[in-house]
Amino acid sequence: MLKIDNLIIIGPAGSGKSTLSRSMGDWLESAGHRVAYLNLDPGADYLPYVPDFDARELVTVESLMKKEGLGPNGALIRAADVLEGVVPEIIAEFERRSGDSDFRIIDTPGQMEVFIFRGLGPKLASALHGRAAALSIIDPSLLKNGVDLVVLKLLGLVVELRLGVPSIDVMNKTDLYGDSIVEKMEREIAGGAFKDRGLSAELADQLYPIVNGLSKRRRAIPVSAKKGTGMEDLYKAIGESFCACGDLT
Ligand SMILES: Nc1nc2c(ncn2[C@@H]2O[C@H](COP(=O)(O)OP(=O)(O)OP(=O)(O)O)[C@@H](O)[C@H]2O)c(=O)[nH]1
Ligand SMILES: [Mg+2]
Repeated sequence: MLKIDNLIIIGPAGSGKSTLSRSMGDWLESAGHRVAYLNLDPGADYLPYVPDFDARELVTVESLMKKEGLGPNGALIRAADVLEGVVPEIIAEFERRSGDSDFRIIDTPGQMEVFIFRGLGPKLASALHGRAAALSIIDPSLLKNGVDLVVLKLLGLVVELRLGVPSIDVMNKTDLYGDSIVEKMEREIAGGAFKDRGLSAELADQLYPIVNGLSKRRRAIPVSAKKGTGMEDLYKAIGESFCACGDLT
């Protein structure tokens, strides 16, 4: 039977989901894989890849705003609920159009909470055929101190809890922020950066050993989706998340 690997790209608004979809897809194709793309963002204006199936064929945020007089957030929620109602049909049509692909890249809505916390993400993840992993993007522009690092690592765990698939933390935009921003935060934490910063620091202090213990297998992979760097490391991490031997073949 043909092996299919689904990669669900998740991250906060503007973190680089669509750009990473393209650069990971390009890398996989250059390594000889057949790649198909599913766009699940009904609010996307522009996509840097050509989707095999596009949620905007069914519903768009813009049309719902006009038709139902909703604001952008309300319309995105409505659109996600519409998509949730037809998950099996979306998967069937996507698979029909991308029959012989061995990697399927799934780009998700700009507002990640709509995908993660409502039904669309969990329903989609459980209905996919083949193996699936989430690539959870950490946007370094949101990372100002050690508490933020704990928050963003927790988000990766939340993705895993909600979708029921392994999640790989991906540190994007390293062309702007460098490869070592996480190490810098970790050094700060080790040096007592949580101390004397009130309630959130106290909580982060208690949570850090947990997220850090779990993060042995959750080392954030540094990439630049824009430049296409780090894709080979990401590919290896995907393999490791699927099987302990780290082999994708
Ligand atoms: N410098 C730099 N810019 C990046 C990188 N990845 C994405 N961007 C830029 O960040 C902006 C947002 O990228 P997208 O790929 O649209 O991000 P997204 O998460 O899909 O955005 P939404 O779907 O709107 O939430 C674009 O201007 C990208 O060019 C990167 O690795 N480096
Ligand atoms: Mg996008």
